[in-house]
Amino acid sequence: MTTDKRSKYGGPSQSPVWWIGVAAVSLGLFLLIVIFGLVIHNASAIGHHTILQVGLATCQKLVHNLTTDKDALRDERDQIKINASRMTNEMQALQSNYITLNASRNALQQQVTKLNQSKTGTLCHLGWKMFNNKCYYASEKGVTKNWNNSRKDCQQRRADLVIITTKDELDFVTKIYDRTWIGLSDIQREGKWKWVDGSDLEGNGFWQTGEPNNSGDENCVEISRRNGDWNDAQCKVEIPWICEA
Ligand code: MMA
Ligand code: CA
Repeated sequence: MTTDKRSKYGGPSQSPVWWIGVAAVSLGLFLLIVIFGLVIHNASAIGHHTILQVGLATCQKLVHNLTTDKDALRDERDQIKINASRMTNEMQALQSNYITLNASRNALQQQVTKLNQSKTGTLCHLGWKMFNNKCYYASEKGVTKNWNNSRKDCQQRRADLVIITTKDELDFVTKIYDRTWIGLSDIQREGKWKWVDGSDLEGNGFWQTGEPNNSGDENCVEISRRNGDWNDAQCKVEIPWICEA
């Protein structure tokens, strides 16, 4: 008796063993694919996890750094506030100092003005006379000098021969001496009357009638015995003199 598997199961297309084999292989393949997929998926998940961990660590570090920076900035801000308040106080103190100093400066300025006034008002050297805040020295009685030596004497006294600019001043001088040298001459140029400080004679002056006449080369000016007005006289004449400082 022969056994025909084909006939028993009705040929290859109808064999359950073959189908089971195919199914088993397919299942195996399917499982392989699934496992492979899971492995891949896991691997990529692990990869993602690592990236996320790194990212998290970076973020944590960033947060830490930012927190540190924020703290540092807060400290700096607090310090600036303290400084600003201290500077405001200092500025107020300086302003108040300035006001005080300004006041004392003004007070000192007033004192200086007063001292200057009292100096010109009272302080002429001993033996000198004061008139309108200026000091005058009259040569000793009985002593006479020519114009040049009179002037030298005045200069040694840190003064010069008197310059007369007003009738008041002329009257003051003539009350001291009715004859005296004054600081006017035309020594440099005939007819050009100059005061000892280099200034020109302004206006008409206080000449006696008929003077200046340059009678016999007269280049120096005296207050004359005649009427207290001016006369040009020879510079070599020796008479008293008056200095002005
Ligand atoms: C004097 C002398 C002159 C003056 C005349 C005026 C004689 O000379 O003082 O300077 O001009 O008198 O008469
Ligand atoms: Ca004269």
